[in-house]
Amino acid sequence: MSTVSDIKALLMKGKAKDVEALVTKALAEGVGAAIILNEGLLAGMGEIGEKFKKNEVYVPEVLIAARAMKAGMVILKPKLLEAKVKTRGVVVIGTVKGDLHDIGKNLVGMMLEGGGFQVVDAGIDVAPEKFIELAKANQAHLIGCSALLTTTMTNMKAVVDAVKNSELKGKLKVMIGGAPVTQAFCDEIGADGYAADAASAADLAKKLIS
Ligand code: B1M
Repeated sequence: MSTVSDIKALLMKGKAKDVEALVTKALAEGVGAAIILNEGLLAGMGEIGEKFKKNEVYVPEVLIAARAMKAGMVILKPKLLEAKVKTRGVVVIGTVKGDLHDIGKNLVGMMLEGGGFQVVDAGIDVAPEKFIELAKANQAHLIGCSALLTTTMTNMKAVVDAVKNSELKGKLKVMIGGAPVTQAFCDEIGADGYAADAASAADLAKKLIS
């Protein structure tokens, strides 16, 4: 097996220290940063995402794989910046106003990073104006809203409306998700897309941005 395919396999097992060491080794061997990213780290996270969708792995496995991905990215990021490897786009993600749940939102953020996006984490209890401010400051392509409460999911409409009433109208998309959220709710509030889980969210983001 090559170093890059070892990186993929070890990432899927969540072996953060090994991934870190192998990314360092691959760079020393002269393997390009983009190859390590696409064929090692992103390929591994992509496969974990597919397994998660099919219930072949669960939240803990995704979290440890994402941790291994982050360990590899710490080494790789400066090289990617040097090589000017482009991200797929910028996503501002947050849990909407009034809502403090962040486990699902963090998982979505990790899968988006694993999918090659630059993720700006707005945190929890995020007001519509904050989403707009961060989207403008980071020239975002997408806003991702998470909600876990039936009482706060309604605040997603405020984000959709804030985008429509701002200079960002038509320039970025809004994607929503969270346990009580449905496609019907997405249609009702006029959001651009709904994803049921973190792996589907990364797929949807690719579709919305392409
Ligand atoms: Co809360 N809580 N909670 N809670 N909590 C729920 C959501 C609840 C269903 C529990 C219950 O009653 N059975 C219930 C909501 C009921 C309702 O609204 N219908 C509830 C309640 C009522 C509350 C409080 C009001 C309780 C109280 O204080 N009386 C309170 C509210 C605080 C607030 O937010 N203002 C509260 C507080 C908390 C804790 C702080 C204790 C803690 C949160 C800790 C944290 O997040 N750091 C907590 C937890 C842990 C839960 C449960 C048990 C687990 C949620 C979770 O993390 N799931 C939850 C019950 C449950 O869901 N079984 C519950 C795992 C996570 C990976 O899944 O977040 O669904 P999830 O994310 C998924 C998908 O939904 C999707 O992808 C993720 C990964 O596949 N997804 C997206 C999520 N965001 C997405 C965004 C996307 C796309 C997909 O695009 C942008």
